[in-house]
Amino acid sequence: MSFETIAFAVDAGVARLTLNRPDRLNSFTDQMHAEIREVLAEVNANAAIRVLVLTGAGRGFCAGQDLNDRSVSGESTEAPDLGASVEKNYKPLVLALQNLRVPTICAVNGVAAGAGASVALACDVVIAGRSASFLQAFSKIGLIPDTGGTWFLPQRVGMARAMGLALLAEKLPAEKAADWGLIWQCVDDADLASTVDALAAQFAAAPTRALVRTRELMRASMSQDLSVQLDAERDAMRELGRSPDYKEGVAAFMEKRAPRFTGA
Ligand code: T3D
Repeated sequence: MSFETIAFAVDAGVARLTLNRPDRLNSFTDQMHAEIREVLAEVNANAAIRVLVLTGAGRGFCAGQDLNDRSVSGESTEAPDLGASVEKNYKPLVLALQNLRVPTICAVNGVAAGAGASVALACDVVIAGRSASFLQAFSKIGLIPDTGGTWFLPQRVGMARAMGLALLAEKLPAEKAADWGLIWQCVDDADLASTVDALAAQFAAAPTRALVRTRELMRASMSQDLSVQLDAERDAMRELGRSPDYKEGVAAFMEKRAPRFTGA
């Protein structure tokens, strides 16, 4: 697979997708969306992949939509149809990340703005370098936080903070984002790569199905009452109790050794 706007590599069960337009702070173009779709399809198809790491090249993570690229949503002489852009590119991207067959880690190496911030939040675990920041840039250009922003923000940080972030469009430093519960962790910039590598290796050796079912159940809990949630947990436990990884996990515990999970 060869790409112009992203880089993609797989090693030891870890797939790495790097947004690679550093001179434009890795902002999204129609082509970049198409290349990401190809990669996410490969992640779903390749059973050897056990975790996806998403990051950006250069000093930024992603500055959202490339405001120069209107190829998806109308000629430059007419008002673009941003709804068409969302429908074609951003909605499928968020849903693909949320429904990926493997857990996802976002390594936020710099500013994450607009849809770039939302895409980071669509990943299961978000780890940011201390110099990184999250910017709901939308209100500055007359838009709303899309790509799931209006869904992720209030759920993670509560309505007051979500509203402030969206309406004021001020940069939220990574450390505060972690304190507020927007992301999992903020680490020193020099430690970002090693921290993410260690977690990716951990996930690559983990019982993948259990991690993904956990993600699904956590998300479902946002819209279900306890009784329905308990039924969903029962069904997942029934499924996982029959999985080879559960058998291996219990055997490893009994034999006082490290488990060798296959993801099955
Ligand atoms: O299709 C649709 O439109 C629907 C979907 C929309 C979703 C969205 O994401 S809308 C929001 C779009 N994003 C933004 O509004 C953010 C715009 N960027 C910024 O506000 C700032 O660049 C940052 C706060 C992210 C970073 O600031 P700073 O000072 O660190 O960097 P910079 O100098 O502004 O940017 C560096 C270069 O990247 C610069 O180019 P230059 O001057 O060196 O030639 C800048 O123009 C370019 N760049 C940054 N963001 C974008 C961009 N070019 C195109 N599109 C961008 N979004």
